[in-house]
Amino acid sequence: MSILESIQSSADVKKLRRDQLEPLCGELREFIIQNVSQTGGHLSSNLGTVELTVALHRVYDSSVDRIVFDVGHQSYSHKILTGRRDRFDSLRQYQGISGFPKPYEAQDDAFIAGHASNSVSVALGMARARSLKHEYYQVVAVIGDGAMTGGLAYEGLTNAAASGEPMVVILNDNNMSISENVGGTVSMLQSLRSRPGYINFKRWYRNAFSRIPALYRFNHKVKEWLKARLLSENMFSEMGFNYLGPVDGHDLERLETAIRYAREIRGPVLLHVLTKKGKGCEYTEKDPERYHGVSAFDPQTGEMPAASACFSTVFGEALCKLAERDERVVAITAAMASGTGLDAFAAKYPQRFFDVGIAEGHAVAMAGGMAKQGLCPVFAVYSSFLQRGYDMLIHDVGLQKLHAVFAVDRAGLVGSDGETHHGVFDLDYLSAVPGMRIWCPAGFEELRQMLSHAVEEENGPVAIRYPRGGEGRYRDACLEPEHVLREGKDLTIVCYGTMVNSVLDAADRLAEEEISAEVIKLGCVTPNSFELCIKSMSKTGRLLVAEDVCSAGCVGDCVLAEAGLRSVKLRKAKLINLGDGLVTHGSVPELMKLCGLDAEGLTSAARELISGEQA
Ligand SMILES: Cc1ncc(C[n+]2csc(CCOP(=O)(O)OP(=O)(O)O)c2C)c(N)n1
Repeated sequence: MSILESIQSSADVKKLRRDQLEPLCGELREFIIQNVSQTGGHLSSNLGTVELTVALHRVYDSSVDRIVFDVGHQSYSHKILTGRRDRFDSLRQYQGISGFPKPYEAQDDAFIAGHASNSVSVALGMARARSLKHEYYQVVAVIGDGAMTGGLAYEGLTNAAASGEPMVVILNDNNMSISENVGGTVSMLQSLRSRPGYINFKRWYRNAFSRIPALYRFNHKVKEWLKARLLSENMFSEMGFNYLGPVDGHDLERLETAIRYAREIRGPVLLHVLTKKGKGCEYTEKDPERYHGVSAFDPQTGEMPAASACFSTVFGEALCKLAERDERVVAITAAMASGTGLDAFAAKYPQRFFDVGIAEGHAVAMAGGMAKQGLCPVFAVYSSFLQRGYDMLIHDVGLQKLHAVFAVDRAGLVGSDGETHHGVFDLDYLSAVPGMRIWCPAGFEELRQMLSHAVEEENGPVAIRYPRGGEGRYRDACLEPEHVLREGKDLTIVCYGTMVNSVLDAADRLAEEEISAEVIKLGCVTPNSFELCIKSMSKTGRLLVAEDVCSAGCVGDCVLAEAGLRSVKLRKAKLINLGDGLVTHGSVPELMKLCGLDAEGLTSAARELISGEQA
């Protein structure tokens, strides 16, 4: 039996002899590589945190203590050590283990995660709950230097430092976000140096002199004066943290000692740990960015199948072309240059490309400033991460109706990343922004045309929402707010974006059953007067709206409201969408089926609308 096979919990990790720990880390790495090579997932970040996770389980008991992983993409070792090894081959698959911490999966997962920079706030909340309820457990936040570029992390840090609550923030510093980390945090972290003896001395000194108050006060003044001149303070200690480190994050013994020490300090501690992203595997160490998030690959060589064309790369190429003829165009990313297809733009126009770190709210406000002063900012961002910028969308862009373009990638269901990453709330929050127009391309050529239109012809806030992955059977391009894709007489089906593909498949199936569906595709969902929808509904008397967004703020509601206002007599209507928007992980086709949005689901929904009436 391998060492790994003997472990089901933190308690088992504690039972291991010291000489078993390094082999355990080797087994964990091998296990992660083998599994992720089959299922896909986050590789480099997990290989970099193996020792850190083992050390955490040596010191804490995750079934009682609360270990809050920031983003949670680095929590694989934690999951494997806490009873999920046997099922780990189902990682990110439908009904399998999630790629992020999930309390419903195990008590050991302290909190749901997926979006960056909130771990310190969450951990502080838990520490405060512990104090108020007079309970006893430890609280730890594990946050990367990339996540530290997000403003939310600082809100948490300043509050945690001032709170005096005993809690440990472990800064996992690998000098990388997904790609190279950016901004002032990088140089600040680089300048930090180890001061191992200082904290120990401080404790001894307090104990020794506190019994003689006058001497203590005098010495304290001298010490503060000396400290101010001799010791390089850093932002964390200035805030009020007990700063420890940096500690080598691959030296198990030192790491365990440091974490044990941090746990004993009765106040907020920041333990700075240095790790190497992709550690322990040749190809991931060489190119940690490439292996940050992967689909299946060859575990021996690291080779991956060539990527097929997708909306993100089409967007990136189209934006480069626009920038060639329009000097106002600048591009913004929040630490997602390659994911959003902006890497080509970054290489071609480095002066006009801005990576702001994991700071979506800042990116939106900065876009507002740029737009006010005559640039045309294009912020390419994943739909679910743009949620972070909601107030800035309204306050810094919408209120002045500024011309900023939002390329909203990963709209709709994204698949194996699951509920934290599905882009299903954007229609709701974007349509509330004053002046916002929302375009929904259904194919690559339509994306190109809508992007040029947004940049060159619009003059207020514009969003273009498109999904992860590639185009389907619809490959035309139409810039109309709505158009009739297919004429029919029995029912009206309204859709937009790539949803059109399964709607057309459903219309084909219905035709075989002699049900004739009129398909209306919306190009721009907000604003839209729905003239053609009204006309069609007046003819067919039946409405089906298919959308891969949550029900709040869905287009179906708007179409129905318009029909009501215009007294259209509808016999039956059905809105198929994602309800509260909480959809689990799995492949996109599986999830579409689950939600009734695949061709089969739409066909039977249409059948139900017709049934009992036709005869
Ligand atoms: C709000 C938000 N924006 C963007 C992302 C996408 N994202 C996931 S991991 C990551 C990099 C995190 O870097 P770091 O915290 O240093 O962790 P590492 O992967 O280096 O271990 C980013 C940008 C996210 N999860 N949340």
